[in-house]
Amino acid sequence: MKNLLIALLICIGIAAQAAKPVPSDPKATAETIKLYQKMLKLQSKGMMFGHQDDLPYGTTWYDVEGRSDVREVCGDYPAIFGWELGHLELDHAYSIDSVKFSKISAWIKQMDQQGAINTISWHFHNPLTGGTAWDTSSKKTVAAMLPGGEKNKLYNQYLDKLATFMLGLKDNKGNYIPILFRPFHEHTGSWFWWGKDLCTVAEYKALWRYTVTYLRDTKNIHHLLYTYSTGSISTPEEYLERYPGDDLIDILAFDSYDGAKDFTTSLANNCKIVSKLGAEKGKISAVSEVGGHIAKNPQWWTNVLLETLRPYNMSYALVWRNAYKSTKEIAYAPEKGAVSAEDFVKFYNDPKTLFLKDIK
Ligand code: BMA
Repeated sequence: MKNLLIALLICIGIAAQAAKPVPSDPKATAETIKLYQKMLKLQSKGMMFGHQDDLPYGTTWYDVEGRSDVREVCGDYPAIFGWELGHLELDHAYSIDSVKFSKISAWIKQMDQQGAINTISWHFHNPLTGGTAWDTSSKKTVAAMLPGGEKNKLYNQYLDKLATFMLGLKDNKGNYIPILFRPFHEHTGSWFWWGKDLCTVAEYKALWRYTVTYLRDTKNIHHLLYTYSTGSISTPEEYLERYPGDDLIDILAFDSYDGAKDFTTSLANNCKIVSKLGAEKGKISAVSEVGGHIAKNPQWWTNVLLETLRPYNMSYALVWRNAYKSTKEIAYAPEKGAVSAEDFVKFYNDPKTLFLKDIK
């Protein structure tokens, strides 16, 4: 009887283990599976805070060892670190945002060791025209990158460079560091060459499938969690129109910036749609980019962002970069002494938000 009971308990244990959600890549590394399950679990506890290029620069400083605007304001690092690989495809030493790729790798390793999570975006050049990610002059780019297309070989070369970078991301034990990889984002708009008016639904989906298959099966990369990230949308149908498939995607996300009058209503609606779809699919949901005019609205962190996101189980919300000496872009993260700094501390202290110390 006792043996039977033990056997039963073991079976239940195995079944529970098997029922745990896993990433889309059947060969995902143990660390990647662990991160995926950790993020799903954390999602019901709170919302992680992320910041793009937190360590490389702030609006007035550039590459100062140990500096982080977020930590200088609240005493803790973000839980999620965003990085950008634009210009890696051109063999440049520095990214589109003037950060050395070798330093990006080093920072990813450093923050991974401290328990943080890293996400990567890629505003890469238009392989057909040779223009930037914002070059929307041709509707033929995506088709040209696919097998049989005139730029397929060039795209493979871009992916080879990306693969080399990803395969260089190993921790001290020699294990690959899991990365949330977020290419072809904001495709529901038409400001990037992969945007809605620049390629068909089938071409966009094929680009995703080709890219994941190439990285996963040809390059044998199994430490990526693929993030599908639309712009702001209004309906689940709109969100899913170009969704490449459950077998390719791990994180359902969207980007949305505070600009329009109905921002909070639209942000809430996006969270509602994306978190519901995420829950149905057993996948992670996130706000992959967000930002507001924190200088004009010093209570933005609590009144706008926190209170709007509070009812939803979003894994994280990442604010964009504090561009160094920019005349065009505002700072999206808090800065020491800025008018929104005090409010950010309230945001930080709220039990809903999770920073590095909360997720270790
Ligand atoms: C955009 C802007 C650009 C930047 C790009 C890639 O939103 O911040 O200045 O080069 O992201 O990070």
